[in-house]
Amino acid sequence: MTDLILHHYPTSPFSEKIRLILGAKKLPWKSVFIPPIMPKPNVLELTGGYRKTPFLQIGADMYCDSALIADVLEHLQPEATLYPEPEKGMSRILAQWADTTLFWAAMAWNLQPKGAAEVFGNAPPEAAKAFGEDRGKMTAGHMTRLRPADAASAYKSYLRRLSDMLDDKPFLLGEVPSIADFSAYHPLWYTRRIEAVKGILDLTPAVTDWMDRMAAIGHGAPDKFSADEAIAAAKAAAPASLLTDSTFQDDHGIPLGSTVTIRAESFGLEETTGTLVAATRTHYTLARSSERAGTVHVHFPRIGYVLKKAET
Ligand SMILES: N[C@@H](CCC(=O)N[C@@H](CS)C(=O)NCC(=O)O)C(=O)O
Repeated sequence: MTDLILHHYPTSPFSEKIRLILGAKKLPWKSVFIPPIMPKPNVLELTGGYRKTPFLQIGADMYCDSALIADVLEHLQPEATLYPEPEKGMSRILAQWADTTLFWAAMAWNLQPKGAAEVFGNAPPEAAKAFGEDRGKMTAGHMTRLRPADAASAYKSYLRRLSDMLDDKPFLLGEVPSIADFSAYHPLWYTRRIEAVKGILDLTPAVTDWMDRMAAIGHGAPDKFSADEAIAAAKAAAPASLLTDSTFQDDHGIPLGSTVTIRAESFGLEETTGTLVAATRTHYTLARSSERAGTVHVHFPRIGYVLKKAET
């Protein structure tokens, strides 16, 4: 099997979701650390514009968004499944809630002034400023962050609901972890890393016990890899998607072969431009080329992404 190369950084919650899935599925992987803020020239060399964290590279294929990455990992190693029956639909819907509503409530709580002061405590003041400006640009014009008090109210309620679900079972939907657990865990994992704000979790001990079970899954044993090695690996490979659905589903009136742009619906609207080579029920694939990376295919899930014909 071609190497799985995860582009991520240690403090990224969505990356923690994928690191744990790699651990749960006992898949070997290579770890490339990417910068948490722009500029990210090596990332853009591979994705053509998408700058969010994490993305998964397999040879000349780049899989963007943790929801799509989870599907790819499920395909590579179906055991233990992330989508157990009969709760398959439920697990995906719960995961989507956790990756959006729960995530943003948790992050507004986590990065309230005393949380941010701790996170950036050892960094020079310019680092905190640069981070704030970068994230400000990612949300500008289309998102409002909850204020800490409102975030506290929502986050406490969500934690109680998760706690209710864990009353009579070790994981959110049963005896084994599903995608819902991996998605609900990562925003709380970030909270738990910050002394100044982690006390909110103590109100729901069933949740912290479940977090201990999730943490025990571990990340497996990644090998360090450099961005240059990753770009060379892309150049040496030909695109070979692992996404098995290929039937064309045209919801936009855009034929395959068109030059298109794809961007996230919210938070980080950087576009990737390329030739549309697949648009299936679940995902889009763009082909693009650069001198250093050669021809790559960049894959996005349909949900949460905006497809447009490129302006010519
Ligand atoms: N829907 C995306 C969200 C990813 C996301 O928002 N990641 C955060 C870090 S955890 C991010 O990209 N922050 C800006 C950055 O890293 O450049 C996914 O599921 O992968």
